[in-house]
Amino acid sequence: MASYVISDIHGEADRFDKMLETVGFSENDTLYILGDVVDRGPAGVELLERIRRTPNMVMLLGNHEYMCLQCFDPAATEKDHRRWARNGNAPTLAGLAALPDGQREDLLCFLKALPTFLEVRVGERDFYLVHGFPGENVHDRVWGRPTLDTPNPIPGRQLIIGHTPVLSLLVEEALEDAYILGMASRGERLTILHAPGYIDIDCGCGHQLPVKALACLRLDDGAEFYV
Ligand SMILES: [Mn+2]
Repeated sequence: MASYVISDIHGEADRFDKMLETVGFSENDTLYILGDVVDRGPAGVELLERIRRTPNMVMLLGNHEYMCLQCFDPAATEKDHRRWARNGNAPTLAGLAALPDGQREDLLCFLKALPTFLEVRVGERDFYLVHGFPGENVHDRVWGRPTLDTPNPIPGRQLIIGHTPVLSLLVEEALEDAYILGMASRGERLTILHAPGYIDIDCGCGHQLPVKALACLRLDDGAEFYV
């Protein structure tokens, strides 16, 4: 009966399956998924369908699902469509188009109903889970990003986030390529970042990045898993 957290799968169903296998995920466990299941990688819609039908997988809204909902809203603007397209929506659009109409509607309803943060207690510890960062409204919670030293705004709860690739917190953008090369040459991969105010578990899954990983944190004991 363990609780696991992952985030930012971005259509990489192979890594997702390998992670479930790695942790030995069973129907007695709970998996919290901090959003951004879709876009970039090929199998986001297929993953959403599986998550939707699995009662012990609990998903939060990410900014990519938020962009998807905006674009399926009749009030969507050209700007909304352009932004989602810039963010790798092609496999998601194709996946949604391949669904029967009713099933697509059900999936969009599922996304609309997703929470944007969750407070959970595991053992003696309280956690606050959110895709981007705690904020006043949905937009801020799915798009927000901390800096490395941003304090925890939720007193008494361990804050766990996705969305901001750990690489971007570790190194300035101009130095990223050299940093990645160095890591790759040492056979290293990105790992979960334990900042003073939060834990960031987005290790770059879905990006074109030789040192990326899908990370998973077990809340019961802090064990970390990577595939
Ligand atoms: Mn995101």
